[in-house]
Amino acid sequence: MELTIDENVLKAYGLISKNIKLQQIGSGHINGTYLLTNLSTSEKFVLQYINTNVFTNPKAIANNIQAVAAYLSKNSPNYLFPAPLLSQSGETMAIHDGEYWRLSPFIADTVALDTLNSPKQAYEAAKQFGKLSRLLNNFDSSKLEATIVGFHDLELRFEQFKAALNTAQDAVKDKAAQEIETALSFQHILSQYLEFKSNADFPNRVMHHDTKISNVLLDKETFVGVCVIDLDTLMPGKFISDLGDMMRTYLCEFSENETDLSKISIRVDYFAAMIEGYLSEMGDILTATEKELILFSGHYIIYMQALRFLTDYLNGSVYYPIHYPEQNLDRTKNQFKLLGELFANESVLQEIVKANLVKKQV
Ligand code: GN1
Ligand code: MG
Repeated sequence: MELTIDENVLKAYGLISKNIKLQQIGSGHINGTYLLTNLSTSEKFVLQYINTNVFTNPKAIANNIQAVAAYLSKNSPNYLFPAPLLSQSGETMAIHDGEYWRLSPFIADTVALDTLNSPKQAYEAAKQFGKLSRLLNNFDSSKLEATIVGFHDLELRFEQFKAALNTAQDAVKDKAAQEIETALSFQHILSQYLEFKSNADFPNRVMHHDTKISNVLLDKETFVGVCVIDLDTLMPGKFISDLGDMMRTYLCEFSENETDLSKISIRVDYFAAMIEGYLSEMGDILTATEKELILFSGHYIIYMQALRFLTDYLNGSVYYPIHYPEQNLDRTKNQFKLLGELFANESVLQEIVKANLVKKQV
């Protein structure tokens, strides 16, 4: 992609375009992320363009990150939290022609992986996300704003799916008939979510909400976790959001874009490592109700992601970028296969959860 970054955006951070080099990095669907090298000093930064079609209130993102950064620097001064840098005029973003940009520190000697290839990486990543939750356990999450309203509200996602069913063209609905039926057959996950949603023992916490492996930086030599990145959806939520998205994205060797469904299966050793890493931080903090919902977190997130892909397919693929017309339908099939695999392995996975909870107590 050709980059056209306005001079004024760079100027806001004291940079001049002829002295910088830009390379596109990251694989997210939503924002544009670039590695920026200042050629005169060799300093590196991460420059990011915020997609305001998705994040309609960039100020809320900036406020949330600043509030959490202030809390962490006071209470956990040694914790590495890569908040965006302030511009020369002290702003958290550079706003130009209605475009929002921000510059963040580049963390040297780390890697962001696109796929996991060892259980240890699952352990390290889960530990990093668990650590962020633990350090923010006493932070009042109601001080943060939702950066996307209803982002992980399964009830809303189900409503959006039903609305899409009402407006989709018959030909599109016909193609998705099997997946629509599957979506309806898993409605018990929604009922379970609604049953717990307002339970006092199921608190709101500060959640990251996008815990895929590429959002954790690992030491490039040892692969030990260094910090988490991509803080756009740092906002109030339930613990099932973070743990669930780790299950969705760490347990299968292949991503949501894999179309050969015979390849979609659960790596039990990765699950065990992930649970161990997460509970090494959150084991003493989760409530009794939360502990019961550990495996449910995977059901909840995978089901929600399948609904979101299916809804987007029915709506004509207006949200998730696609490379071919049926891609969101294929992603839906992939996620339903994954969900089925999680249920099929339920008893062995529950044993692992139980064993890790017991280990935590002794
Ligand atoms: C989007 O852009 P990326 O990959 O970080 C989406 C997530 C989905 C994910 C599925 C703001 O995340 O919720 O889980 O795609 N983010 C937003 O690949 O919608
Ligand atoms: Mg993201």
